[in-house]
Amino acid sequence: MNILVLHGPNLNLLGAREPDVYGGATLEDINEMLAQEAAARGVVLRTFQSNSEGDLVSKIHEEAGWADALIINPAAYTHTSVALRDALTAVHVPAIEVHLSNIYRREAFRHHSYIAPVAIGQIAGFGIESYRLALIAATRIGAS
Ligand code: DHK
Repeated sequence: MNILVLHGPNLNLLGAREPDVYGGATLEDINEMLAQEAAARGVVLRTFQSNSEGDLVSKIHEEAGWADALIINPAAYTHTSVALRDALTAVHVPAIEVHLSNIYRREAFRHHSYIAPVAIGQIAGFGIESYRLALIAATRIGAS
């Protein structure tokens, strides 16, 4: 199974960025944890981070033929991006939306996700564990 993990804007700053909200793990820590989890499950993983909406859209297009499932933390684009939502709809690759923080306990503008209606499901609020749970969920898509 091939899984593409997409990290949206400002997630390259994890570790230093609002650690009280996002935790102390860096993006490298998250990718390393995912790589270990993937290897243990025989899953092939690719990860990509961008601060640009267009680059994330293009990556979804490029990897649609390769990826069996997508894990995406759209970060701020969660709440703004019709383009990312349309890209996910266009490629028909099952997607899991991930957030480190519980977006529903935060500002009202974070309560709406453009991505959730086109995702299989959403995992939010468990810090780095959100990603681990998403990887497990991705490997189970189609199993139930
Ligand atoms: C990350 C961000 O950068 C925010 O813009 C989202 C998300 C929440 C997270 O919790 O991973 O609102």
